[in-house]
Amino acid sequence: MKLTGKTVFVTGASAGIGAATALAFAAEGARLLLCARRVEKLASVAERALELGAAAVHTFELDVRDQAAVAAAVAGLPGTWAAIDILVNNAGLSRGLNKVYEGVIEDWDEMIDTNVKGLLYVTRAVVPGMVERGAGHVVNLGSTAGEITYPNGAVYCATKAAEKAINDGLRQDVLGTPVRVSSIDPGMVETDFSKVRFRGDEERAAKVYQGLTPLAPEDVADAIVWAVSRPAHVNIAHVLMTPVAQANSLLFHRETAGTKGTTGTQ
Ligand code: 8X3
Repeated sequence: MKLTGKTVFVTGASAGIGAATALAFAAEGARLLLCARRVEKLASVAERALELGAAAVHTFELDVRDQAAVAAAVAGLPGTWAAIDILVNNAGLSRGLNKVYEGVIEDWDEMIDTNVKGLLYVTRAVVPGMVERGAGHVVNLGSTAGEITYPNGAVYCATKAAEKAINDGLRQDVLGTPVRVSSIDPGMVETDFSKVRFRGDEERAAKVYQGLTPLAPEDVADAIVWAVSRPAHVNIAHVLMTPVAQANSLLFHRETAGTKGTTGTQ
């Protein structure tokens, strides 16, 4: 499928996988609808997208946790932007690494509200138009964390397990229409993910990626573009991708300052 002139809506497009995805679609000549909470960051992504060949870019501020705002933003899109061809449900985050019985309630709420409810709100607002027009592709961002739960990460992992269920459920619900549904499930990707998880503790965040080469956001964007550019009769259900030095969400191989080892923790 050619992506030139397709309207692609990316949530959480201001940084990381979302920004890389926007730029990858820009290079394909797509029209980009980009939203995020941080609009100032979105402006520089939009500028770069136009340089790379995006046919047009429309940005707006949106917190996917706010259902009324999501519904209003999608319903109020200018006419030329209303027909969304591809939705990339990327907005998501992790907060903290804690035992469930010591968990921080606000962190749980933020993760569940963004990764699960936010994804549902955007999907609910966008997919009816796809079904009505008889065209569309939803790409959800999953994770190795949705496959295997890791210690101290139960709630984040639960949000990604929920994403897996929603992805599979939506694919069944649109059966009989031409709408396609895919989940791209990366392991360790070097983005602000760990800085956000540890609330700006750069040292702790850097340790997550120590001694191995993580995926880059561009690697994930590449898989997203690949999934949506398959012929119209092909649906990629999910893509599980990790760095070579990661076997699953529990097992990593690290080489640091003369030592070398396979570790079972993050
Ligand atoms: C991100 C992957 O393992 O850092 O979804 O939680 S992990």
